[in-house]
Amino acid sequence: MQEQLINPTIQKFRTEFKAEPEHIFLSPGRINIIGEHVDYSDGFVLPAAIDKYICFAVRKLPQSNFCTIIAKDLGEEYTFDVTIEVKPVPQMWMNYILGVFSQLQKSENQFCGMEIVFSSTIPMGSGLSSSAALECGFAYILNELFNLHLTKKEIAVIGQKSEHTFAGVQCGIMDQFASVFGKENKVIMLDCNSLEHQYFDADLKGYSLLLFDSCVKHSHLTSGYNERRRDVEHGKKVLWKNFPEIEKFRDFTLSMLDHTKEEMGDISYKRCLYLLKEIQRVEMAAKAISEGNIEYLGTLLTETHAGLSTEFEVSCIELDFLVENTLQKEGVLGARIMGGGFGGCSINLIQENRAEEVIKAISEKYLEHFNIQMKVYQVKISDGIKEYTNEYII
Ligand code: GAF
Repeated sequence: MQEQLINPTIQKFRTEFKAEPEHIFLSPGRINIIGEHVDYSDGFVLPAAIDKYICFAVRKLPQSNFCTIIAKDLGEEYTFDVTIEVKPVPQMWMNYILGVFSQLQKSENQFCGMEIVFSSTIPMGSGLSSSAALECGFAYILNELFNLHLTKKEIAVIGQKSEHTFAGVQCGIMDQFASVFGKENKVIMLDCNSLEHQYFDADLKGYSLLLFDSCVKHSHLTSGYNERRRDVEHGKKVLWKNFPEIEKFRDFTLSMLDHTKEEMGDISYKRCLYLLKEIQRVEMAAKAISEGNIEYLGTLLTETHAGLSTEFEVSCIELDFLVENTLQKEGVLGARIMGGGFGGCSINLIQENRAEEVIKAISEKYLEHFNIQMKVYQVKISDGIKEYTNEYII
């Protein structure tokens, strides 16, 4: 990682600012084993931080009011005055950052200027949450540099709110939570209602989780993400109108849902049906992992894909193709589209010693069918955001 990510980020900092960075921070992307789109519906999710990161090289400028941020990979930079109220800007990447700053600017915090270069190994638009890593990474930096005394939960919530207010995506809390709370070799079981969470050993007994990147880029702002959320909110409204005694969405039963089908309409019915079943699947998946029943975990992943494809309708032909063909290979226990959908990666549970042949066969088939070279990521489950304190003499 040092050669690939940290050293080039430091080099860029030196070249641009003619100075040494004072801190290096690493903010990870995430995978999600199961529990898709349920984070904004009182569900449980099973994400984990991964060893793909945004690296920030940072220096404080006590005599200045200007913060300059260089997005190395995009070849862009942006400067703002920390004493003036920030507003959304046309550069989407900067909105994730400004959305964080605007929340902290409103309180009594005193900021000074900064110089920041960031660079990333999290592929953008692939469903691995590069935006959450950017938001939470910046909130974490401000917390450390200006002693804001934010808790980890507050950092995750600030990241999510930045997405809502400055990026225009009504996302749940899963991605930000995973980026902040990740732990090496542990999967997080998060209750998105209470934010209570526990960690599970990610022991997959000779199987590994491989990501196949369809290279179909998605953007939650322009895809159907907010629309799905509206469908769900409509469904919830009808459910609560009919069953006001129910406290949490996850406590509605399928027969209650059926009872309201006509009033809620087909679309919201399908969305809520998927969600209620998915919430149950997550609980079953957590049990399967803890009991070492990896085969059943695979079955649940594949069921999730079917639900995301036909009920929640967030898959696409490329991802359906990848999942369908991967499942036909020996040694594959389960496969599904991962993240918000409309493109990005599939997550596949594959016997370790068969992985290579599966990758080869699927890449060839995908290339032949769509003329797209799929990418493969073999990720490790890693720690959440932290300062990189190893020596970095380069
Ligand atoms: C995106 C969102 F940002 C998450 O909050 C979550 O809803 C996910 O899609 C789907 O599970 O990554």
